[in-house]
Amino acid sequence: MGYMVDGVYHAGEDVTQTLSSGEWQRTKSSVRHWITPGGIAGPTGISGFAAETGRYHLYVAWNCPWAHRTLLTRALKGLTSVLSVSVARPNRNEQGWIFNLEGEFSDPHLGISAVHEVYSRDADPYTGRLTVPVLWDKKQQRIVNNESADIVRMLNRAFVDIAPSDHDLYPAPLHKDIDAWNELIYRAINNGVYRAGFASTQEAYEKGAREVFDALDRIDEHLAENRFLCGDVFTEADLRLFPTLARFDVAYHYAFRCNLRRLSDYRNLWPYARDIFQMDGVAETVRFDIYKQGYFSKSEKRNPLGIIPIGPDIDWSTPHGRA
Ligand SMILES: N[C@@H](CCC(=O)N[C@@H](CS)C(=O)NCC(=O)O)C(=O)O
Repeated sequence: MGYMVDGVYHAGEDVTQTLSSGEWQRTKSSVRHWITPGGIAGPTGISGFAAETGRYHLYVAWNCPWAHRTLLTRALKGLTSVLSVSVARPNRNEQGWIFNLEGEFSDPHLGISAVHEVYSRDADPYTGRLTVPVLWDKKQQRIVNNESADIVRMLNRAFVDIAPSDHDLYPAPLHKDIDAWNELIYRAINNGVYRAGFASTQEAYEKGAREVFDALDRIDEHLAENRFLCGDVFTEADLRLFPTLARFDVAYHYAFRCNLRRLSDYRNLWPYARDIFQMDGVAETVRFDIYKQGYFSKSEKRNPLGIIPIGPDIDWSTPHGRA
């Protein structure tokens, strides 16, 4: 899939992600600048990334759940005409995430053929994995940030003067609550499904998969009394849970062996997920067909024949009945 050392691209698999115990570990993102209203420095990185319409470009893939967070924020904060996007093809190859020359999976901005070319154009020589999402500054020709959690948080605030929104995803009185949910959701669910799906021993798989369902069961119970995770308002915590739920029955249930229960078996989580899906702009960020193409792509370890299942057939548009 490729990785980069000091700005030089190396094709092939970076093997640093599997521990000797067979557990799979996610590597940390490494470019952490922030777009801010006046261009002052954010919590990490340097200054100079002022919020401006049309200045920034987001590289994503429909099937990547981390990229999905950023697409959701862009949609819910009314930033679709402020922040442009290029979507890579759902199947990675030895070049990693790639683009077609034209059409849905092309890059109208830089006209590149692979995401690693964004990284090699960065003003600072990059070292690390070549992941999406990655946020690019057209003006300075450099990467702003490639950590989805940061991108979500900066998009919530950075463009308030340009695209006013009354939907604060991270309101101050809820910081503690949101942070606690985020911690659980990231560890046990967002990343938990990957620890189950990418485990290379029975023990590591069972540990990951059990943790996924323990957390989902706990959240299902909580949602019996609460419309959203932090009560009546939709927050960043819900936004970070949703990408995993959207992929659950079409991908993780089967491809990652997270099959103790389906999302659609849950009494509260399933209507909750539909409640979010039916919010303005959210359905446009969801591509079930592409999730299947991505998660069931040909892989020696996980799906050697590359056969994509025909189902499941699930209706996300049925009324959710939550208020
Ligand atoms: N910490 C990153 C992780 C992003 C990530 O792992 N993206 C995956 C796709 S779902 C990727 O691009 N992987 C390519 C690779 O690791 O080579 C974030 O949340 O933004």
